[in-house]
Amino acid sequence: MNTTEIQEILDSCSSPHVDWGYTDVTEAQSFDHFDEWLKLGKHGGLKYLSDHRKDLRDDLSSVFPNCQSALVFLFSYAEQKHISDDYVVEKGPKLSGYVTGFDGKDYHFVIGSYLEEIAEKLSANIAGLGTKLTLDIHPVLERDLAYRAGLGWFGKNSMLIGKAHGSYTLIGSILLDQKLEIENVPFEVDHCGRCKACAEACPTLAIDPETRTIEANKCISNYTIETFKDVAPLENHQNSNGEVFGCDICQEVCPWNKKQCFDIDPMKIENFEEKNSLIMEYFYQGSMEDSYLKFEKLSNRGFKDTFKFTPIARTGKKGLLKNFRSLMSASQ
Ligand code: B12
Repeated sequence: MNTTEIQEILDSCSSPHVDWGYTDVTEAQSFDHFDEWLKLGKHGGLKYLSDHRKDLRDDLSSVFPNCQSALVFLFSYAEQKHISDDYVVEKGPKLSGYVTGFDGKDYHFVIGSYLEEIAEKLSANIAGLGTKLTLDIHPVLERDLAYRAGLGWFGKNSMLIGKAHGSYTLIGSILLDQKLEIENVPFEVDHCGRCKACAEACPTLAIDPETRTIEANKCISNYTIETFKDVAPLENHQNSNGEVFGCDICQEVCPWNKKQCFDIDPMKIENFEEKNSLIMEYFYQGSMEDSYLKFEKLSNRGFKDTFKFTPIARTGKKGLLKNFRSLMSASQ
């Protein structure tokens, strides 16, 4: 199946991906880079990166035997991110852009179902095709995979950045057990140049622009999404802009993500407030303290039931309150 035929199948699907690419290079290009990063302990508490699953990231065939190629998709939340930022109350809580990027829903469900639809149509059109979806969960270096599919370069903040879509994108892929009649495109070259805006803006100095990696234990995103226990506040977290769930600071300053790069039209995102009503109610209606009190009033079960389909569910009530406290104690 060639590019035109694949494009026809994609056009018949409901997926809103902004770009896609193909690669038959199953081997990660930056595994050594990743390994070196682990050896230096830069992954901090993210043990799932360094345990028995580490070596599986070297080649796609480790997660999908007989993998021959992959189709890689970029899903953008750039517009929603820019709209969402306008609702942030001054000195109030701030959220990472992907939270409101997919109608307030957990992107794993949303993107996962688009990928499933595409995979089903591919299988219906290509005899004997086997597929496997990857989206965060499997031990795959997904930025590397997107790089191999020609969708961007590794920024100094380690984000996969594309010229047309910046880095407010999520990567979802379909691994295939056959090759398609599509030429590999050349890998994208670096377009960061001398810019180090991301590393300079990071309030916790988590970014090493030389190796284009981050130190996970210093990263606000890691602290606010992946660290659930009531640990001591992240050093310099108070210098943030009130990030209580995830962090986009290193992306906000990136020239490739500036508003003018995108054709922002709030009307294009229909019913933004309605779709994100929970986020509006709990995060965008008052001060940090107001928001904190709203969450404190919820029982653990109440929190789970209310936020179960949203990205916020990840931290649980306890983890989220820890993030608020970390910022509130710092501002006193
Ligand atoms: C663990 C993880 C995290 C950790 C660690 C992040 C990190 N930078 O390592 C934490 C919790 C901090 C995190 C945060 C975020 N994450 Co995250 N995360 C992951 C996960 C599960 C694994 C990443 C990983 O393996 N890290 C290890 C490092 C060493 O690898 P890497 O980040 O891929 O970096 C590569 C480049 O640095 C490259 N490289 C650098 N220089 C050079 C030079 C050359 C020549 C070459 C070849 C390669 C190269 O080599 C590295 C290894 O491949 C992936 C999903 C996946 N399965 O891949 C999502 C993923 C990377 N995260 C994603 C997102 C959206 C985020 C956040 C923006 C969320 C938020 N708003 O809070 C932040 C961004 C923070 C940041 N600046 O990275 C997206 C990134 C999409 C994109 N456009 O890049 C991914 C791909 C999820 C997805 N399916 O879309 N994340």
